[in-house]
Amino acid sequence: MNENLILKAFNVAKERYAAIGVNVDEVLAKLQDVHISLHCWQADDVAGFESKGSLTGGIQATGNYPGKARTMEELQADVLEAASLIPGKHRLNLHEIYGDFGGKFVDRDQVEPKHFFSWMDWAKEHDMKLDFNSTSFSHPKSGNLSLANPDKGIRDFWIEHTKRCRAIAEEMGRRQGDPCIMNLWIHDGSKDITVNRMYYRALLKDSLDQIFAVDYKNMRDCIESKVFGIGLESYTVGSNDFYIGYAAQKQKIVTLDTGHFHPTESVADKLSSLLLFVPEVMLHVSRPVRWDSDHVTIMNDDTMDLCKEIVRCDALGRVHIGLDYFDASINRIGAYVIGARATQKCMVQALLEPLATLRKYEAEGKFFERLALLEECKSLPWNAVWDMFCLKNNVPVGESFIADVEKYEADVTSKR
Ligand code: RNT
Ligand code: ZN
Repeated sequence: MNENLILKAFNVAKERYAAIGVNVDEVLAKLQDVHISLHCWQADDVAGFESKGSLTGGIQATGNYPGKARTMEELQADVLEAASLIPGKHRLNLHEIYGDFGGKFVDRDQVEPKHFFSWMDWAKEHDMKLDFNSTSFSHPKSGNLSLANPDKGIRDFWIEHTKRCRAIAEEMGRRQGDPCIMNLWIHDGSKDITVNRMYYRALLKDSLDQIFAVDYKNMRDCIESKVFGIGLESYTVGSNDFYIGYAAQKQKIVTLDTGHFHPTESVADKLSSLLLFVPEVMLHVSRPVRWDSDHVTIMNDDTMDLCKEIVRCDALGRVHIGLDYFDASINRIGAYVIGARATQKCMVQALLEPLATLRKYEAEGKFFERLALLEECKSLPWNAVWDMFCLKNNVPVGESFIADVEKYEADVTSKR
């Protein structure tokens, strides 16, 4: 890409934005500070390194594109390749089943920080901070109920697992000098009409109380709801209401997965309510197509609205942004790059909004003016600012990353 052309376009954009009161250099600095948590599970269709069993728990990766990561080394290489094509510094979000188990079977109630020491060393070497997730799915004891299971043995097993995961997250956070955000999502639910709905929820509440009994300094808990899972369509124990109530009462972080709500519900609109009652929000930015299908995130209205709301709520410091999708039908490294860059493209447009003027119009009841300016913003040269951001961060500008992904495929993933 011709550097001069990018600079020229950027300077024109800078003037256009200055005319509406937006300082583009400040926007670039803010964007630099947005660190996306890349989900390790896009690289291998949520398989992990624990066993060769299939994916369960109401989630499904569809497609069989060749070249998925089969080992920790392959996954690390893929993540680094993806990160080299995404501008800025980003985090890596690990699930428990991605531990370094040294070829042995380590059951979920036996997992320890030592199983993640090599990840921590690797992350440090690559200046990448880690986030973490407990894993309730793809295990013989998963069934339909884990933390909400009336069988004490099974429930205790998952309580122990989740406690241990918090200890691992604490160690990650301590070593990296930055809180490790640990997400708790469980698949618990049932396929058909359920008559003891409150009972399972009471069990889950009690499990969470036990799990969160220890206070940690270097990790933070977030809890993720869902509307339904495949095969568990009629009832989800950890519903939105359940976790919002719990998080508000116990001051936990709420995770909003953009695929976990009714199709016409605006996830963006939830931020300004939640942030009045819970300390922080974690996002799983995804793309549901008709259901929680976990398609690759793109620059669409949903993602755009979400980013705009973060900025409009002045909440960049209180919202953690992670990705959560797993498309097994296309090049998986490309999937990371598309989703992360799309999220950043939405964020740059959010940051470029002439908010002071828009707010003034609103306060004065000038609603035609507000709508007109919002519409005009859509066609301002935000892409020149985005290109400049890529250039400054030494990553491919525009579509030129396609060739890089293809080259990595030819040299590496196609040989797997
Ligand atoms: C599932 C949840 C959850 C998972 C990951 C793998 O519906 O979105 O976040 O995608 O834990
Ligand atoms: Zn999610």
